[in-house]
Amino acid sequence: MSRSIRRNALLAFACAGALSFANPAFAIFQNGGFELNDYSSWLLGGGSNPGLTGAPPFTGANIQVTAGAPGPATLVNAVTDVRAPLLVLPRVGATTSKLNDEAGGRLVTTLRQIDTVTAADIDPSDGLPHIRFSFAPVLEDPSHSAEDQPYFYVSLRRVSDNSLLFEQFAYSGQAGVNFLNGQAPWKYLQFQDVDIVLPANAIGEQVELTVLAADCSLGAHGGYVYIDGFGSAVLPPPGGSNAGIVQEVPATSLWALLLMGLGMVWVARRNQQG
Ligand SMILES: [Ca+2]
Repeated sequence: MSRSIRRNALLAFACAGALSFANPAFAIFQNGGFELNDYSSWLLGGGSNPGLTGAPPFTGANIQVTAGAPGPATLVNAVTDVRAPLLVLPRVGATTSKLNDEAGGRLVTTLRQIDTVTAADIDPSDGLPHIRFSFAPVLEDPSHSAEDQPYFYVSLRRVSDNSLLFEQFAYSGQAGVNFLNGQAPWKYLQFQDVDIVLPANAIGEQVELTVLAADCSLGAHGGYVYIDGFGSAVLPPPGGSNAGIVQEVPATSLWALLLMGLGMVWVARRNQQG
């Protein structure tokens, strides 16, 4: 952990109290819930999936996207997904985004938006800015090698230094992720509600959100992700009989990294004193 990140962490703790009485309104991301029934304010992209580099456990650093025609992106309303029958759609409001689709073709679809964190994104409960959203991956599981499986990815970066604030990744059938079995051979998760707690010094900074859904790299199998509710407000609970079930998906948050770093500093100082 670099010196500057440690300094930022201490600043974050110091500033948290001072900002706790800021405006409780919620603001970040334009058309974050897709309620305009289009992708305005979002940047769609993608290309072709040549497979992940390296070996598990994978992160965003293992992702490759070859230039080419991007995968599809659509919007769904009140529909039933036969591949993921327990999902209740739409997730929030009247419209939910569906990135990529059930067809193969090695396609990758990406969705990005850059926006500025403001005091309006502070959650009064802890005085810190939050970014919240919900996602549900639906991935075919052809039992290829891990690097060739369909996958999804989401990340949040600070634009000023491109530092990673949060990322979450899983490939279809990944061990440790409690995928539900849909219409065989499809696997999926109930909507996962994400609550990213940003450091106080993120106020006034631009952040870039990226979501990615990829087909298998061999060509015949699809994968997509439903996403909704991007903003700083607490999301309403999902509908359906399985509402509230949360499956574990590996994630890395800035706070986890900072606390780990602070713990290491403390141990080092203790050793010096001992
Ligand atoms: Ca919505």
